Amino acid sequence: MEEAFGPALPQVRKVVTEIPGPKSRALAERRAAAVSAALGAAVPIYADRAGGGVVIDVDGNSFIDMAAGIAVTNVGNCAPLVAERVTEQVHRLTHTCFMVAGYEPYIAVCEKLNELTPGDHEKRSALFNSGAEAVENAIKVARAFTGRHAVVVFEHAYHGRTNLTMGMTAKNMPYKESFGPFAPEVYRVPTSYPLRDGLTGAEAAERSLKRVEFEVGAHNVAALMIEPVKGEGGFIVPADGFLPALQEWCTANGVVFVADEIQTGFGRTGKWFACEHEGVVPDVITTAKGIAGGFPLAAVTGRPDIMDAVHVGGLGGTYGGNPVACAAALGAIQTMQDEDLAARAVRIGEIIGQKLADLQGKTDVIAEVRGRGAMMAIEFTEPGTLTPKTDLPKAVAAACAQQGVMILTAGTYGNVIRLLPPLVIGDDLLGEAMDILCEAILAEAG
Ligand code: PLZ
Repeated sequence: MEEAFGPALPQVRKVVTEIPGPKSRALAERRAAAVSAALGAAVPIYADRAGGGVVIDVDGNSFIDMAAGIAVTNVGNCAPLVAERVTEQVHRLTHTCFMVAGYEPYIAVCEKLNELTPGDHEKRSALFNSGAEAVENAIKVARAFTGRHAVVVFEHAYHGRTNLTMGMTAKNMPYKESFGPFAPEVYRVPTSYPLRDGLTGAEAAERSLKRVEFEVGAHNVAALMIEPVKGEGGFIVPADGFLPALQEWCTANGVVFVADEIQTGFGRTGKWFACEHEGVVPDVITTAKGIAGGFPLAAVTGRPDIMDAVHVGGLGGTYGGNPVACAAALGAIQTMQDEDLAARAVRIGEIIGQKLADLQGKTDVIAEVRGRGAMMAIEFTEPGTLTPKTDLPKAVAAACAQQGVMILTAGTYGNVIRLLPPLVIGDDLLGEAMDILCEAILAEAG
């Protein structure tokens, strides 16, 4: 049989061995002897090839991909334009360090970001390697611009695993446990979580901002950072009006409003960026993940007065905005535009929503189905209560993996299943994955 790659891979679910198969088990043994045990794994298989809506493991099992590498391969693995631009670039120029000698693809990515991120105003961007690094740099910029120190973040937030971003992340296990002390001047306030607080957006914003005013002092705050839909925290969509109220308060108080769109960006929620659902225009926005179709690239984009407030040489890094990663980003962004993948995300959300609406009638452990576009989640609680059902999502994900469907969990309480398929997945494959997921939920819910 001729080997196929990328989107040419057969778009089918196929389980041909036990899961994990013999080759994956052999790799697990090598891993145990070579790789730090501190790294977890959502599924016990080892990937060999992927494209479209499938990931094929080393044993030849073909999984339906409902993870997209945690919202990264929105354009699919090995997307043709990404592969093409990367291949061309890798033969032309692989590295100079942008601070040693510049190159065009870096500037082209910044131009694209300035154009595509919310707001018609002039913007400037800087490129980095990872989401956490972008978050760190957004805070550096906001502090330099305001001359203030305090950073406001929210309950259920996830911003990364470096020291500052661990401190900004809400959940202890596994992210923070035993890794302190954390950076000072990070203040956490309640968020809007309609299922659990029953507040309107305006009420939730008032609660959060009063806390900031009394406990921090608005004039001490450099930046307020929020994910417009909380990602790792459980795909929590704030009540209408919450984000606009935060933004207004920031503007009134000279605080830099930073949207962390690292997980929500690049078509995932049905728009280029999730802030657009509420017409919110952030002062600064952090992006990564979906930006480059699987290559390590991240960015900070914002108003020129803010982005240019840092002294020359104040931002940088050896690899940030690597030419090959930039070429990948240009290929990925072109693909999202050509194929209108944001519209595709809306359709994916409809298919998922329909399947889950049917499921909700058949079990009493689902407290809420929520999300935007192709960023959907199910929160599980004990029937008739808000007590998190923490054991269920992991069991369901494991059952799905056995049947060739890759599913991720999430949530501060671990009681959420989240769905993040590549935006190029076909309707039939998506429907099949959802049927298997729904059956697994019914079986595990008992
Ligand atoms: N901000 C909103 O979602 C990364 C984390 C996976 P990096 N989320 C996936 C894990 O367990 O490490 C993320 C995010 C938001 C920041 C980040 C951090 O991005 O590229 O992982 O550093």
